Amino acid sequence: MRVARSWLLGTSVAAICGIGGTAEAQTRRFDVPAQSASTGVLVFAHQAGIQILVSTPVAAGVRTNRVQGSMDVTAALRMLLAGTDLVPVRTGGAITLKRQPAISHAAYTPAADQPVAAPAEQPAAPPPAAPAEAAPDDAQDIVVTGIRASLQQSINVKRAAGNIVDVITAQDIGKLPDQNVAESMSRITGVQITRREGDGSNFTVRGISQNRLEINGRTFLGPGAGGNASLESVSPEIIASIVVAKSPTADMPEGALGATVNLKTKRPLDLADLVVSGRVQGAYTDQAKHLGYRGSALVSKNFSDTLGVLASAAYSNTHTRGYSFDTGGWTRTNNIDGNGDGVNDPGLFRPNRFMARIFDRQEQRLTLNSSIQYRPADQWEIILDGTYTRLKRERSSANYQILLNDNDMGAVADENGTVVSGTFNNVTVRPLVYDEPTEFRSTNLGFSTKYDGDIVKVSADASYSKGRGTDGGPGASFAYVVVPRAGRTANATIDFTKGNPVPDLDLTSNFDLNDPSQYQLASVFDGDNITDNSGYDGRVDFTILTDFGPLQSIQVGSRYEKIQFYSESPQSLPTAASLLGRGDLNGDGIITVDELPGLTYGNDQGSFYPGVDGDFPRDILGGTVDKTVARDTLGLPLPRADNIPLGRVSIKDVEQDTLAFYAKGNFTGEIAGLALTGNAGVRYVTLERVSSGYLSDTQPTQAKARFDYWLPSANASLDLRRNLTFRLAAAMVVARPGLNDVGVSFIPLLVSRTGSRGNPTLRPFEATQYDATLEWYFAPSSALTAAAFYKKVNSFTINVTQSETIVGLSEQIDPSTGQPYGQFQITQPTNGSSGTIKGFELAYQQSLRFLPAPFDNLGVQANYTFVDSKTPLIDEATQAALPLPGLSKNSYNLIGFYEDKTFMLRVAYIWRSSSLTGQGSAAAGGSSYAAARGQLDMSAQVNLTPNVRLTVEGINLTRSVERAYLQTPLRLSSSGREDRRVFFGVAATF
Ligand SMILES: [Ca+2]
Ligand SMILES: [Ca+2]
Repeated sequence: MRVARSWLLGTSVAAICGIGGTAEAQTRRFDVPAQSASTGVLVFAHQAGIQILVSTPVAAGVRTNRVQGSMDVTAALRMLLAGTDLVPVRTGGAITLKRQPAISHAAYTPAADQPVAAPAEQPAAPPPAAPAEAAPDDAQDIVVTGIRASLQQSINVKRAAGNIVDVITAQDIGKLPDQNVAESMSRITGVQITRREGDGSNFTVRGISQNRLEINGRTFLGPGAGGNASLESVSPEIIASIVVAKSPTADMPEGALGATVNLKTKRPLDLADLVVSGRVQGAYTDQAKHLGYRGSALVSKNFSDTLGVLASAAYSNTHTRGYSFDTGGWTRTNNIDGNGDGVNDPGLFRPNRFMARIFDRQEQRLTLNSSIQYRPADQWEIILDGTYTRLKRERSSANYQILLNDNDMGAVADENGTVVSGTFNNVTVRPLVYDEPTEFRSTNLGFSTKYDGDIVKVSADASYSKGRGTDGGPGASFAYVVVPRAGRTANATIDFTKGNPVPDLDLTSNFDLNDPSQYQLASVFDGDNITDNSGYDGRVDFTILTDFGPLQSIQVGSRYEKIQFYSESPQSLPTAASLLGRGDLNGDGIITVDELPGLTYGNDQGSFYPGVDGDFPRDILGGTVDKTVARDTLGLPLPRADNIPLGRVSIKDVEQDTLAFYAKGNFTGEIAGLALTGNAGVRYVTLERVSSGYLSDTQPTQAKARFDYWLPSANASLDLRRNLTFRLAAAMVVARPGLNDVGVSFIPLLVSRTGSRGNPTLRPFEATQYDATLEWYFAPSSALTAAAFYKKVNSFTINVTQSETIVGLSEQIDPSTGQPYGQFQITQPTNGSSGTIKGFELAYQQSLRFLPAPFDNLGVQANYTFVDSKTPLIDEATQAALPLPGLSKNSYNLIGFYEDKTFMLRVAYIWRSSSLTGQGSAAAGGSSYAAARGQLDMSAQVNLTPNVRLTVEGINLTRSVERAYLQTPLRLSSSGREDRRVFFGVAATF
C-alpha cells in the first residue's frame, strides 16, 4: 500500500522516495568522502537518488566511509556503512539507518522492519528483499512521502552542497499553484519576482537583479531583451529541481552578484523505468470571465538501466484581462496656484494624464522538453537535452487618455508640492485602441558526457541556444492616435486624495465623449521590439582524486561562451497630414474615425476596474484595430529598423565572448573533533564585447570593450553538532551588465518625451562578498536556517538621466499638441562608485508530526529576507541616498500545508515591501517606486485512486492591486489588477 502510494506521487518523486527495489538495483556513480554520518548519509542519499532517514541519536559520533566509483546502490550503501554499527532497515517506502543492536526509540518501531542489507561484517548478504506490503501504522512516522519527501529532498541537496544553496524540488514545484517557473522560484528564500501582466516574468535574489540563470548548468539564453529567457513561457512541469546558489565555487560560471539559479530539467534515468503522466485542467480567469484550458503529458522510458528517453509537452490556452491606470509620470511646473491665493506657486507637481486601460489577451503557451540519457559503460554517461518554448499573446487594449496641462483651476497641493486635486481646463481626450501582439520563441539544446575514472573524472558539456521575439506590448505597438475634432472641448476635475488605485475624475464637455464620430486622426503610432539572440557554450572539467592529507580532490576546467544579442525598437509616427492622400476618403481635409481602416469602436471591453472604489468613468470607449489592415490600406511601412526614419539608431547588436579557466581544491578534515569540509579555488575570466549599431540611419558605429578578472572563492562547512552546520563563504564576483544596456542605441519614447541610450563601455559589477549560515535540521523534513550576507560592490551601474535636445526629433511637431517635441529626458547607464548590500535571511520549515492526528498532517514553511543597501545613487529631488533599484527591504513567504493519504491542501502567501524601481529626475516627478504587495495562492488535490487525482489551483486569490508611485504614494504613477486565475481538473501518473 505504502509502496504504491510512493509511486502515485508522481514522476519526479519516484526516484526520491520510491524505494521499490528499482532504485537500489540501479548503478550510480558515487563520490562520497569519509565524514561524520550526519552529513555522509545525506551526501550518499543525494548521489544514490534515494531517501534515507537517520535519527540524530543514531548518527551521533559515527563516521561513514568513503564511497568511490560506479556500483549499484545496495553495494554502495554497504561500503558506506562498513565497519560502523549502522544497519539499513526498510520501513514501508523508506530506508532507515539504525544502530546494531537497534536502539529503542518510539518513532522507530523495529517490529515491522526488514533489513535491506546485511551489516557490514557480512558483505555477501543477498540483495534487498521486496518491500513490506503493509507496515503497521506506528511506522508511518518515519515514512516520508509527498510534500514531506520533497522538503526532505530539498534539505538533502542543501546539506550535501559544497556551497550555500537553497533548493526546491519537483514534488514541491508540482504541488504549488505556479503558472510558470518564475513563480516556482519565488517560493525560495530570498527570491523575489516581478510580474508582467499577471505572470511572474523576472526575478531578483536578495534584492539584486544581477543574477545568472542556467538551465542544466548552461546559460539559459532566450528571446528577451539582453538575451534573457522568457520565464513566463517556461512550464514548471519540465523542472526536476531549482537550485539557487548564493555563494559561488570556482567551477561555477561567473556572472552572478546575487545568485546563480539553475533550472534542472527532468532526466529519464532519475525516474522509474516507465512513467506516463498527464494532466488536463480548465483555466478560469475571472476578469476576462473566460474558461480556457491547459494540459501536459510526460512519457519516460528506460531500456535496461543504460538508456532512458523522456519527452514532455505542456500547452495552455487562456484569455486574461488586466485593468490599469497610469498618469504617464508627473511634471514639475511653476504655472499652477496650489493654495488658492491667486499667485502661482513654484515647483508644484501635476499628473501628465489620466489613462485608463483595459487589456484583453489571448495567450497560448507551449513548452516541449526531451532528454536522452545513455550509459554505455558503468563509468560513462551521455545526455542530450532539448527544450523549446513558445508564448503567443494576442493583445488588444482600450486606452482612454485625458492629457492634462498647466491650466489648472482650484488646484490643491499637499506639503510635498503634489497637486492632489484640481480642475484642468481644455484637456485633450484620446480614446485609443491598440493592436499589440507579443510572441517569444526559444530553443535550447545541450549535450553532456561524463567519464568517472577511478582517479580522474572528466566531463564535457556543450549547448546551443536561440531566442527570437516580437514584443509589441503593452503600449509598444499599433494605435491610431485620435483627438477631438475642432471645437470640441473638455474639462477634467481630478482628485487623488482618497488614495484609491484610480483617482476620482469628473469630465465635462461640449460633446459626447463616447461618440467615435467626434474624433479625428492626429497621427499613427506603429512600433515594435524585435529580438534575435543566439549563443553557444562549451566546457570541460576534470576532477582528480587525491589522498593528500585533507585534500580530497582537485578540479580544473575551462569554459568558453559566445552570445550574440540583437534587438531593434523601431517606432514610426506618421502624421495625419502625411496620410490624407489615402486616408481622407471624402476629401474634407481630415481623417475621421469612420475613415480609418481596420478600426472598430464599441464598448465590448465592458466596465473599467470593476470592484475598485472611486468615482471615475467606468464606461470608457474601447474597440479593436487590425494593424495589418491599417498598414496595407494606408501604405504604412512595416516598423523595422531599415524601413523607417531613425529606425536604425534603435539597433543593439552585441557580441560577447567569454573565456574562463579555474582550479579548485576540495578538502575534508576536523577541527577540535568537528567535521570540516570545504573548497577553495580561483577562476580567471576574460571577456570581450563588440557593440555595433548606428549613430544615424546612415552612420554605422562600433565599440569594443575587454575585461579580465581573477575571482577567488572559498566555502567551508563545519558540523558543530550532528544536526547543526555552520558555513562560511567568501568570494570575488563579477556580474556582467545586461546586454540590453551595452548596445550602441538610442530609443526615444515620444509620448512621454523620455528615452534611453545604451552604453557600450559599461563595466561589469565587481563585488567582494561574504556569507555565513547556521543550519539546524532538528527533525525529518524540518529545518531552521539563518543566513547573513555582506557584499561590497566596487562599481555599481547607475542610470543617469539628463535633458537633451535630439537633433532631427526635438524640432518636429508633436501632432497631439501642435508644439515641437522639445527637450527629452534621456537615461543612460554609467559606471558608478562603490556601495554595499547586506542583510539576512531566516527560513523555517517543519512537518508538525508531534501534533495529535489529524493535525500531524500539517506542515509549515516560512522564510523572511531583510536587505539593506548603500549605493552612490542620489535622489535628484530630495538629495537623499537611494537604495539599489528593485530591492525590497523586507519580504517573506508563508506556506501552510495539510497532506494525508487522500487529500492535500497548500496555501501560499508572498509579500514584499516597497522598492525603488528607477531613479527619476526632479523635473519628471522624482524617483519611481513599486508599492508593497502581497499575493495569495493555493492548491488542493484529492487522490481518487493510487494513480488518479483531482486538482484545483488558485492564483492571485485576493486579486491584489499593484501600485507604483513617484516620490510619495499620493504621486501615483500607475496601478493595475490582473485576473484571479483558477485551474481545476484531473491528473494521472502511471
Ligand atoms: Ca499660490
Ligand atoms: Ca475625411
